[in-house]
Formats: sequence, structure tokens, C-alpha cells
Amino acid sequence: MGGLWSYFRGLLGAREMRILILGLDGAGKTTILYRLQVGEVVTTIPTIGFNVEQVQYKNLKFQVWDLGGQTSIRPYWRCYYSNTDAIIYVVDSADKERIGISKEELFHMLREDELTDAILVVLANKQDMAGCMTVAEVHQALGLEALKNRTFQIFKTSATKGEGLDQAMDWLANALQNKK
Ligand code: G3D
Ligand code: MG
Repeated sequence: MGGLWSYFRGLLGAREMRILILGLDGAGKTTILYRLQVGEVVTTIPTIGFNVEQVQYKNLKFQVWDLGGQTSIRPYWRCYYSNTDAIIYVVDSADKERIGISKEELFHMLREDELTDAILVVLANKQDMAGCMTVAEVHQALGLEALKNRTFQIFKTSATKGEGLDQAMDWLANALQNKK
């Protein structure tokens, strides 16, 4: 890594850009946030009871929380959806048991009006794990062929090994640039 800010350079100084990193717990979101080496990660726990990790570099803001689990807090996620430019959706490619839940959460979220124009990057993470789903299998299991009118791309990554993140961020920075 290290190339992140050279990719995003063209976006710096423009209006604030908000990027959400979402997915089920254990998918690798926090690991990815730290891998991006954006700056100091600040964790806030709103009274409603879910952790939001946040990192800001100039006008770029990354926010992370876990989807799934309690449905009672779901409505509060909405508070964070407005003005979202991109969603980085992280999937544990080795977790075949919960890929169905991950799919449901993804599509549930994409139905939010506030996220209609958000660019989507899916990371098929944990590609280093033996027996994990391939990127094509993750694509299929998530039903991504159903996506319409969405700027989107899927990448294979290993957050712990730091593989694949550069390509994904490179693509995202370009997509954001074109959207601007
Ligand atoms: P989350 O923030 O989405 O809940 P975390 O997920 O980033 O906390 O990661 C959950 C666990 O998965 C961590 O292990 C982390 O090291 C591991 N992990 C994340 N990405 C990868 C990856 O690409 N490959 C492998 N093999 N493991 C990964 P621990 O043991 O700390 O719970
Ligand atoms: Mg986490």
C-alpha cells in the first residue's frame, strides 16, 4: 500500500467525499481501514449502540460499521447514509454459511434512496484462506448480476496480506473522479 493518496489526489480539496465500509462482522472491515493508513481511526459509539469507526483525511471521510445482527438498530444506520459517495462492501469469502445473509444485507442497504447514486466496490476478502470462494463464486452468491444502474466493481483481496486493495482503491478513485 502507500499509493492510496496518489490515487485520491485528484479528489482532494473538492467537496467532502464520504465512503462507507460495510459488511458483516468479521469480514475484515477494520483490518482494511487500518491497511489504508489514512490517519487516526476514531471509534464512536452513538447511544443507539453500534460502533462507528471513522477516519478522515482532508475532505475524504471513511466510516465503518457492522451490518447484520439486531434489526432494531437498523433505522439508525440511515443517519449515516446521506451524501455517501461510495460503499466498499466487504465479504468474507471463506464464510459460505453467511454469504446469504451478506447478500440480503447488501441488497437491503442498496434499496435506500440515499444510496441510489453511491458507487459500489465489493471486496471478496480473505482470498488467502484455503477453500474460500473465488471472486466469481462470491459474485454469483451475492447475486450481483441483478445490479442495475449502479457503477460497481468486484475485487479479490486479502486484507491481512495487503493484496488487492491497491487495485480496488485505484478503480474507486477513478470512478469517483468521473462522477465528480
Ligand atoms: P470486521 O471489522 O469486518 O468485523 P476484522 O473484521 O477486520 O476485525 O477482521 C476479523 C478477523 O478476520 C480478524 O482476525 C482479521 O485479522 C481477519 N482477517 C481480516 N482480513 C483477512 C484476510 O484477508 N485474510 C485472513 N486470513 N484473515 C483476515 P482475528 O483473529 O483478529 O479475529
Ligand atoms: Mg470491525
